[in-house]
Amino acid sequence: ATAGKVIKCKAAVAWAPNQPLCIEEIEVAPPKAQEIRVKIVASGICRSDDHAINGTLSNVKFPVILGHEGAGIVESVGEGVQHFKPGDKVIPLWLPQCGTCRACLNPNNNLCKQYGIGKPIGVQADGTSRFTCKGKAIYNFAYTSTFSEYTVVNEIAVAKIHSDAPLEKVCLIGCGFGTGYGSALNIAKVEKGSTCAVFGLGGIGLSVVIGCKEAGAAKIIGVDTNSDKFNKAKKLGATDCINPNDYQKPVHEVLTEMTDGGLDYCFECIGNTNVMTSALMSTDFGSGTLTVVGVAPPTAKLVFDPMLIVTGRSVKGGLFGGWKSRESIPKLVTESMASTFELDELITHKLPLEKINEGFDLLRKGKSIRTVLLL
Ligand code: CND
Ligand code: ZN
Repeated sequence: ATAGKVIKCKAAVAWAPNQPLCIEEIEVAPPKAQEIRVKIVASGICRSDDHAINGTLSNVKFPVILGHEGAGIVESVGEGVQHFKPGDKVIPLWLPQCGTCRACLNPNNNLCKQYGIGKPIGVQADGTSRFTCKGKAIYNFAYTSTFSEYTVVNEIAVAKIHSDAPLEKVCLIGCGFGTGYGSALNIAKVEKGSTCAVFGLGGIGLSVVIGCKEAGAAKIIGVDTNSDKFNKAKKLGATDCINPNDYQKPVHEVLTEMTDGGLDYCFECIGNTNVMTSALMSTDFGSGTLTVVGVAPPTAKLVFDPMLIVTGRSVKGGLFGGWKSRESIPKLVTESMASTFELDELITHKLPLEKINEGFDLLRKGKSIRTVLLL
């Protein structure tokens, strides 16, 4: 009954950087050609949303509706959309998969050329927004804007998932879980029997831990300055946890001693360039790999002694765990339903959309892993 009409609904609007989000009534226009309007049912809060608020992510236009880790149900589809229909369960994708560009055709590249870099920011493919509030156009974030009861996404940025999928859990696959788990399996390609260290035990880092365990790592060391994160990390597969503040010597020396000369795989899941360097120094001299997952501020520079890599170490990174989004996310959802991995453990809080600022406070104070907003 709503197809083709403007929908009035609630959304959390960020009117300007560094301010609390405001719950507003907004208007969501019907989807245009190749677009899909989705009723969002659940959305996690990821540190990248906070980065968007505080300027660490620089390519964000305000006013904006944030949120990129959601799941929902198709409400209506625009002209020419073939593979989706109202009622389908979906995960909106902040990293699209058009399926035809050079990256999509390359098995080792998941950064679809339709991804934001160099494109107009915060709007649909035709350059306009589907959101308005108080007569003003509101930008989208990461093409997903899941902090809204309804959002409009391009069909190349939506994964159709299992019709029985529990949306309030599988939403995490849309960013945190998918990113961390894939960083271990697809980017680092952790091997059975290897040693791993994960720096930063938030939603991303803990999902890396789950991936390392899945890959059969012999040792998984969690590193965090907040020791409150250790219980959960151990529950999910960390064999040891260390707090750098508990030691006099630099953490790379501690880790090198713990692993007979350095780790096979280190992951930086914070976005701190000093930690990236010490994670690199913690890897094995001749063959260790650092995988950078955390997003650092726009002016940050990673500077290190090139001897660190001349000897054989590598530095890698990747977005969204290296997954080719549209084809991989439905498979991960189905796997999660067979309890291959414990998504539940990542969810520490559930809140209504109205309490979104409380959810951000929990994240900033280090009290939550993932807060899932129920819309
Ligand atoms: P969250 O804030 O939940 O976790 C970060 C963790 O790091 C916390 O447990 C902190 O206590 C810990 N920490 C902070 N400083 C230090 C330090 N100096 N040494 C050790 N531990 C520290 O964040 P999240 O897990 O949601 O996200 C982590 C990063 O990943 C963040 O930068 C986010 O923007 C980025 C990210 C990347 C991608 C991708 O595709 N590459 C996707 N989503 C998010
Ligand atoms: Zn994210």
